[in-house]
Amino acid sequence: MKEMKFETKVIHVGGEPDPVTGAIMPPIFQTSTYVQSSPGEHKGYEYTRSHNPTRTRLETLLASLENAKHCLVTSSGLAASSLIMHMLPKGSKIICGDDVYGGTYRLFTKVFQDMHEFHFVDTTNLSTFETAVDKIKPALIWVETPTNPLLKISDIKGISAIAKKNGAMTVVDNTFMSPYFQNPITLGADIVIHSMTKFINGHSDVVGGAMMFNSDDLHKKLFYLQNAIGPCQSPFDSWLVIRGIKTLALRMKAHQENAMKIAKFLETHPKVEKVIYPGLTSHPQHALAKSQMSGFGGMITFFVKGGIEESRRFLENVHLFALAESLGGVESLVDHPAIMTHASIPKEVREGLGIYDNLIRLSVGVEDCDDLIGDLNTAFGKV
Ligand code: P1T
Repeated sequence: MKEMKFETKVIHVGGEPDPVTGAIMPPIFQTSTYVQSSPGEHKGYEYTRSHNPTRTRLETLLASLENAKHCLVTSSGLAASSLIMHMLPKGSKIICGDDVYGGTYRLFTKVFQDMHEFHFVDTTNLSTFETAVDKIKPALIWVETPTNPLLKISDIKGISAIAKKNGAMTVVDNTFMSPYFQNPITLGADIVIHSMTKFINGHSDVVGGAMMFNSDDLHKKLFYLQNAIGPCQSPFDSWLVIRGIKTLALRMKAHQENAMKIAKFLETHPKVEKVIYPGLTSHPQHALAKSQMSGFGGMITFFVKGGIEESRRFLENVHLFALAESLGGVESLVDHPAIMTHASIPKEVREGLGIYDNLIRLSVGVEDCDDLIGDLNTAFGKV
């Protein structure tokens, strides 16, 4: 059969009707175990920590969306990151982009810090990055692009090529773009990870993670660890993601359309100091964004004029934008990274990167854009 387009894949790959009943929606195999006909003789499923048919359907679909051979679905995004850390030999050197989700920073600096050696480097500049690779000789490169929360963009093709030349593996956290707008494996990365909690599921009712890759060896090692350690996803949550992902293409287009309008609105607002959105020509890496992403996504970061007081007034006076951690759902959310999602990063490190108290992050939902702009305008009126 001809290779399907993205919009068709999200609905059909792994979505064959149930062979027993013809049910068009996949059954939820809400089971912990499977009957064997004789010891060791089974139909490929022994225990749900290892495999589950509902999860298998989701993994088949997600691998296909990232143009990868394999996918493993985990209980959270951080569970996927942890499995990759467990896979590396003790004492491995890791270069991590300097701006990452606060939980990723905490995982590396407070949980795995005695197991591996982490170096936080600005990966947006290829020549600085190459110098760091030469000096550190890392086993693994970890990049988020665009980053959370500063929306900095790293050149996936350039980084993967430098990594490969130096025998290092590249992991890209593709959570902010989803597989709809960016496919890091196609650009040369070895592993893509996602917090499925965000755009992939899209309805703020599941916590989950996924990692995709081509290598059979990586699959063998990571599957072994997932089964041995245990952070698998429940059949029901996998089923919810199978349901949510059907509209991923529609949602991403709507997120982006709204985000572009809101970014332009913010850029001209007198109470706004600066707006960061990869789709704006004012974004320092707009050209790179255009070349490696097929869209700019639904995340915007901006600096309100003033400090913590002005931020608080704004955040207490939005109504459609809900003040909450997380992102990527159909409903709009607003976050204060310094106090909320990135509080685990020490203040001096945070401020060194530019995450100040007047930084506000928007996850633009798919509501009517005039309503959203009206909501922001009202809140600015109270600042
Ligand atoms: O929350 P979890 O599913 O474990 O995913 C962690 C994670 C990984 N990578 C990125 C880029 C993320 O943004 C996250 C989670 N982020 C938030 C909860 C947040 O509000 O930024």
